[in-house]
Amino acid sequence: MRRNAVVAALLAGCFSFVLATQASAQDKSERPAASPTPAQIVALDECDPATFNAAIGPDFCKNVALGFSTTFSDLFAKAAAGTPDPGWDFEPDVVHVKKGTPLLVVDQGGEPHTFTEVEKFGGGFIEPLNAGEPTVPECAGGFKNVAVAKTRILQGSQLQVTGLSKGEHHFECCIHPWMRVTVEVK
Ligand SMILES: [Cu+2]
Repeated sequence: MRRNAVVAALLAGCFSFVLATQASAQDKSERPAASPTPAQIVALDECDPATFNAAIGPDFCKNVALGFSTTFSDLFAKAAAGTPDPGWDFEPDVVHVKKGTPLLVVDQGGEPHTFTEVEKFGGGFIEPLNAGEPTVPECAGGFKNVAVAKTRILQGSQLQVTGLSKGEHHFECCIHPWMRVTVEVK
């Protein structure tokens, strides 16, 4: 009898602990967002390490190529033909966020990219990759331009963008200018 009472008390204790834990977990999810969860954007590419590193330098491309990679010369040939390689891509292409939500851009490709806000989409700073489109002013100067260098994302790293105003924003890669994202801030 007494033992049952002890067991019941222990069980009741556990139960209320579980309830309390659940309540605090719920609190967290319903609390007004002091620091909202960032909206994730991924940068992808399929650079071929052998040809990219031969052309640019060792360790430039660190892609885990599983038979789907694009050679350095093919990337330029496809861009020049106006059919840029779809393996070089930001995902998703369109992002809807509430004002105050940061963007978190992660480079899961094999080489560096930039995530640069532009007034209007257009060419980047490597003219042969632009398919005839002029370089947009925000990309001009390449990495010699500090404003561009600050938007660089190295392979395996991430960049956070905060403080976006309400309205439509355009971001592109200043190296591979067909990598584009439209962000709608409400
Ligand atoms: Cu890029």
